[in-house]
Order: sequence, then C-alpha cells, then structure tokens
Amino acid sequence: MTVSIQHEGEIAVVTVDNPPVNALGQTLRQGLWDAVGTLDADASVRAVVLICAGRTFIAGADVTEFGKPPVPPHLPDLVDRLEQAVKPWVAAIHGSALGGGFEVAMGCRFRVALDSASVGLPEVTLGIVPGASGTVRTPRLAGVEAAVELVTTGRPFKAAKALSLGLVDAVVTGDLRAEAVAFARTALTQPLPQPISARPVTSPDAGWWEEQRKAIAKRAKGEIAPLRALDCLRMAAEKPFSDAMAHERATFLELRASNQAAALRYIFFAERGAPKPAHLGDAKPRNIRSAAVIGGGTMGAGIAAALRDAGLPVILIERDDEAVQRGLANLRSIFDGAVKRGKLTEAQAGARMDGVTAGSDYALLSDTDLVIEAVFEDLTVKRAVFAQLGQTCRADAILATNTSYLDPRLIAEGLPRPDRFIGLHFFSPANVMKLLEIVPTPATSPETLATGFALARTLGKIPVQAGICDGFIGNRILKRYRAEAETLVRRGSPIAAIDAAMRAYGFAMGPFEAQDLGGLDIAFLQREGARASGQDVAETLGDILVRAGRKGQKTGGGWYDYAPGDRSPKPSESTANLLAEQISTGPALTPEDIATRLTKAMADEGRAILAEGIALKPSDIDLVEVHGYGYPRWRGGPMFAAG
Ligand code: 3H9
Repeated sequence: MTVSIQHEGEIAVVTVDNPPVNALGQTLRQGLWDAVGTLDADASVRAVVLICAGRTFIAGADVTEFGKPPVPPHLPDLVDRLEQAVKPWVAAIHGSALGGGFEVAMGCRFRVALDSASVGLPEVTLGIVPGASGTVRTPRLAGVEAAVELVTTGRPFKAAKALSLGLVDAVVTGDLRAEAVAFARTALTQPLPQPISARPVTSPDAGWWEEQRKAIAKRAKGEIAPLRALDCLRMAAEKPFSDAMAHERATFLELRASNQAAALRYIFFAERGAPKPAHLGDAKPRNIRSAAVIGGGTMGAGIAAALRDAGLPVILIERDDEAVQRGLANLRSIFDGAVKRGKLTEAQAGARMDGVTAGSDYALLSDTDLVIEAVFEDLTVKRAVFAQLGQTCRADAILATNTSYLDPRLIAEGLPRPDRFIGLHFFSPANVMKLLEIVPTPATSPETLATGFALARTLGKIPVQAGICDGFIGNRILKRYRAEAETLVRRGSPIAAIDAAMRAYGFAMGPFEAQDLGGLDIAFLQREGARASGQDVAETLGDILVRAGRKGQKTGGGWYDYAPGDRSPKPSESTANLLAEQISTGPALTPEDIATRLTKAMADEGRAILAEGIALKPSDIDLVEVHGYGYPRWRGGPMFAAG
C-alpha cells in the first residue's frame, strides 16, 4: 500500500511507502488526498502524523512524470487540502524532505524532524522553481531571507539550521514515530498556530531585492531558474497569497518545459545511472577496507584526502623521508583548508590525519586492499613503482594507476596479476572533483572493474568508464577544444573575445584563462615527449609562448599578462608580438559563433570517441565534461547540447 493508516489512540499515523524515495507520483498524491477525507470524517481521530517508510521522507515530485501532462490531484491542491484539513497534520521527517516533499510538510500544521534529517527546495537544480507553494509558503514560515537562500541555492538545510529558522518546529532523536505522536498529543493541548498561508510576510525594501538579483545573476552564469525563483519570492512577499501562487505555478509550468530543465533532468538521471552500469552484470566488487597512495604530491595528497573523507585508513608512500614529510604536509594543508572553510572541525581534521600511516618502505603495503599510484607522469618511474607493488602487495590487492596520459597497458606490463590492475583517473583537486574516469585494460577482471565503480560510490564520485587512448575521454576532448580555440586565434579572433564567449556560454573560465591558471607547460612537456619519441606533433601557439618563457600565471604571463599579486588577465602585447606571424584575418565571429564552434568541436570529438568504443554512451561523455571540465550543467554537456 502506498498510503496506509494506523491508529494510536486519538492520533492517526499515515505511512507513505513508495520506494525508492517516496516521490509524489499520482498514486501517492491520490492516496494522501483520500487520507485527508477519511481522517477528517473519522470522529475518533484528533490529529494525524504523516511519516514515511524507507530511506527518506518524501523526496519531491516524481521527476519521471515531468515530460507528461500533469494528472490530478495536482500537488498545489493537495498541499492546500492538507492545510485545510479539520484535523491538524504533523509531518514526521527523516532522511530528506525535498521539493514537493517539503511543500507537503508545509501543508501540515507542524513539522518534526529527526536530527539527521534535512529539508530543502532543490527545484532550481532541476531548472525549475518549486511548483506547489514552496516560494509562497516558505517566506511566510521562515521569513524572506531564509526563503531566498533555501530556494535560490537549492541546497538543503540540516535539521538544526531548519529549526533555528523556524522551518521545522522540533528536532528529535530516537524513535521518530513515537516522538511525533507525542508531539501531536502535546500540540492538541494548546491553541493551533495559523496555517502558513494565513501568516503575514514582510518584504525587505527594493534595494535588498536588487542586491539579491545581482548576486544570484553572478552565481547563476546563465542559468535561469534561480532568478525566476527570486521573482516568485518577491511576488510572494509583496502580493496576496493567491496572486503569488498563480505566478509560481505559471513559472513552474513554463520552466518545466524549458531546454535548461530538460538538460538538468538528463544530467540528474545520468548521474544516478553512472554508478551502476548494466555491463557490469553480476560481477561482485571486492570489499575495500584499506587503501594506499603512492606519491604525496598535489594529486596523491588529494586522493589520500578523498579516501580519508570516506573513512578508509590510508597508507601514504613516498620515496624518502623528506618526501614523506612533504606529502604529509600537503595532506594536512587540505584538511586545514577544510577547517578554515568550516567543513571540518579541528578534531575531525586531526582524526583524518590520525588515520594516515606514512613511510617510504613498500613493506607497509603487505596487507592493503587497494593501492593507487599517483607519481610523476613518466613510464619508467611508474613501472618501477608497480614492480615493487607486484612484489610486496597481497596477490588479491587491487593495483591502480592515476595516469592521465600514459597507456595503462604499458604501465601494467610484467605485473604478476594483471587482472587486478586498473586505471583510476582522478581530477585535481581529487578530494573535491566529482569525476572518476575508470580505465580497464583488456586484462582487467570484471571483479576489479566492479571494484572501481564501488570505490567511486564509497568516495561519493561519479564514475565513467573510459577506453584506452591518448587522454582517455576528458583530456582528449580538452585537447580538441584547445586546438579549435587556437584555430580561431589564428584566424583573427582575439584571445579575450574567445574566453569571454565561453564564459557567456556558462563556463567559469575560457580556454586561455584556464591554461594560464593551470600552467601551459604541462601540455607542452607532453607534446615535447611525443615529439622526442618520433611522433609528428605540430607546433601549437601554446608551444611558442612556453618557449618564450610564458607558462601562465606562475611566470607572470601566458596568453595574458598578470600584474604581481593580481590574478586578473590583461591582454598582452608580448603575446600578440610572439604570435603575430601565425595570425591572419578571418571573418568576425559573434560570441555565439565562437561558442558554437568550440562546443561543436567537443561534440565531434565525443562522437569519434563513441565510434571507437572509448566511451560507452553519450551521457558518459557529458558527465565527464560537466564534472571534470566545468561544462555548464544546465546545458547538459556537449553531446546533449549537440542534440
Ligand atoms: C519537485 O518536487 C517539484 C515540486 O516543487 C512541484 C511539483 C508540482 N523522482 O539519489 P539516489 C530515484 S522537483 C523520481 O541514488 P540517495 C533515482 O533516480 C523534485 N525518481 O538515492 C534513483 O533511481 P534508481 C525535487 C527519483 O539515497 C533512486 O530514486 N526533489 C527522484 O543517494 C535513488 O536515488 C529532488 O530534486 C525523484 N524526485 O538520495 C530530490 N529522486 O534507483 C532528488 C530520486 O532507479 N533526489 N529518484 O537509479 C535526491 O536528491 C536523492 O534521491 C535523495 C536520496 C537525497 C532523496
């Protein structure tokens, strides 16, 4: 039964059971609609507790219904009906009350939450605004400022914060059902609070709203839903309830049909499908209870931090004591940064470090389940590492390389158990970036591959399987993107115009600013390496700059100039002079032309990658671009955008 009713004396308990996340499909909406009628007509009932079975309270509207015509009872009507029920309802929240789920909770007269629960209105992350009074009731419940934060960021609030803002009435621990029933009994002894729709709301002045608009527009970088949500909230603060409701509903329906919402829904489901690809079949992942990282540089320390964040004990290996200390310092500075940003307490950061054993002796690894190598990108160096790992690790340990450009088959040569070897390509900073490219070799066993995917789940990462080629999926597309951007420069488009066009498209940075930040020398050295091994690699504009000592921000200039201590790029005369001979005059391109050219190049490379079997499906490529390379999420990725 999706909705069932039990009785505890004069309190009725309505249980919603609609796995996996109690989404508000038509059957559930109808079930709740009918329950209101049944319980209002039941003279033995004085109050109602609404509770959910399974992992969470109602997590929102059923997103799979969004492409279809809405079927009654509509959610806004259900929320009104709950609010108008003669018997007061108490929402008992565990897990997350999100979107329509929180709107249902706001239809209830009271909200009681477990201390581990959270509440939120994440609709803007799906390209829409709340469609069942979220923008209209929230300011009446918790004030305009809290409502603006909740609705325009889409980020849920933890129970304690929700309580302090008045979004919930009580936070409890232990047995939620018993606590909520007790809460309902006590509530009946006092006068009921007004239903939320009848509560007053005070609007801040016009200047405040303008400031919000500016801040949100800057953050949104082209995404429309957060600004439209702000409009709805302003309407709710300044106009009567019913006018604001009509405006919210119209905005919700309009945005639901928008391209941005379609793109965001597509990414939402792609993300959820990624950890469980069908081709893994019934291969069982190995249980990973301990991990080690070889190399304590930026990447190695980031990977170690990600493993510690997931609760795994970590062994960090470096080549000598000095390097061990440097590695530990890198790791500590990651956790210190987290403390500064309020993400970890001092005690938690200390516990993270306590779970790390560091040293230079590979014998430390004799009982480790998983080892990830993150040393210098040099085949000889990596092979030497794996030769030692092959000798010291347990025969059933999984051995992984974090290489970004080298052929994992060559790295694995000579390993006693090649079936246990796999590429796990993290993105820097590895404790932050969500993407994990998983690169099996032909010898990798299904069990090892399944373990790579399971590890991604443990680390909270989005796994995408990639075949072996130069740069795998992400860096191969990046190379093509940069090459196309250089082609535009050669044909006369100003460097700054190209960067501005890509920012206008939704990237945080354009291709040249990004290279200046990361350093032009890394890709240069790779090309030089390829040239040295006899490959025919054409001279790039970036090569000309590096040869002239312009490696990016770290050398005071790359594509742009930088004043000391200032990271803002200034068009560079030196760069213009160095490249002058390479540049001809081509047709003037609009920002849209530029973005179309560059994103089309990415999609073309994506199609080649699919044709070669390097990526298994277009959505994998889009996940790589969105989570590893800053492709605007609301555009869905290059493959989605190309249609
Ligand atoms: C909304 O409410 C609009 C209203 O304002 C107005 C309406 C008029 N629908 O994430 P998980 C599936 S907009 C359908 O791995 P977790 C998901 O695809 C909605 N399906 O679990 C997956 O399926 P499968 C606002 C959904 O425990 C399975 O559930 N709400 C929905 O890591 C498990 O998902 C949101 O945006 C859905 N709404 O996390 C909340 N949600 O097993 C979105 C999930 O077949 N959901 N599925 O792959 C979440 O944030 C997380 O799912 C949640 C649980 C935190 C709840």
